[in-house]
Amino acid sequence: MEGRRVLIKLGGGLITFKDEPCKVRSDILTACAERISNIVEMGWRPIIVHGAGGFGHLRAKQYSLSSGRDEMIAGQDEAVELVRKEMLDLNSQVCKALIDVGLKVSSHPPHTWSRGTGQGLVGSLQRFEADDGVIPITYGDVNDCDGPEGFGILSGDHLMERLATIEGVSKAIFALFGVDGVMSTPPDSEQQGILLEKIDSESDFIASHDSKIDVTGGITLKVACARRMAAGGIDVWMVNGEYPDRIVDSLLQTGTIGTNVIG
Ligand code: IP8
Repeated sequence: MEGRRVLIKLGGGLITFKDEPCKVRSDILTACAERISNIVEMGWRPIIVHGAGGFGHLRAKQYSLSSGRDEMIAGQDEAVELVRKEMLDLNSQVCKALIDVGLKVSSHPPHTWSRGTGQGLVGSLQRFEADDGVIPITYGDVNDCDGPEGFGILSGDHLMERLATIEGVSKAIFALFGVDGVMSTPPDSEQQGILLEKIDSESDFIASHDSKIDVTGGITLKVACARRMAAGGIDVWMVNGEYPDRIVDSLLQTGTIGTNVIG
């Protein structure tokens, strides 16, 4: 099937209630699924990545899963299995939302096809390369790791970066919650920040990171991954997913409200 490939990350904070355990924002998820269906009608071939939000970060934080195995922390192995199970549950809800708008999807839980975390992720991307009209979906997960750490947290942002190496990927969109893109100052800052419409490797911004909840890197990690993707020739956008039209608009030549990350 002809068409251009686009990577879309549905942020965990967008599709779930980030500070409550295992609760999906169904209205936003449905609206995003409808726009993804529009994108397919426009001739794009999406690959979907989603984050964890309240399905992964809370328990991963509680059991320090991102630092790997720590013999001093009881219950880590059970927590790894539970987070994987909860992520499978979230993933099945994302798949269902896309099926409900008439799309065909395939699910690719990272712990079944890859190892490692961050830029050290190892795994064949062949499963994402098929041209059969089925939309592959993957997500941030707990992955097995080599070495004494045994396991670790793989962020969907690092998956986006890796998937950007697939032939034919020309665009990537990060759909965020509660913010229009990358701001000059964090949303909780006393200073009034402005939306940075374009950022490149030189642009300054002051990041905020909700380290009470978030076990991966928040906006700092997203921007770092996005900059490397842009340096590799991908047109990267960060948009507010609460306005799902902006996901579609960022694919149109006219652009949208959001941050365009350029290489
Ligand atoms: O929300 C984190 O993925 P992210 C994955 O994309 C887990 O950073 C299980 C916390």
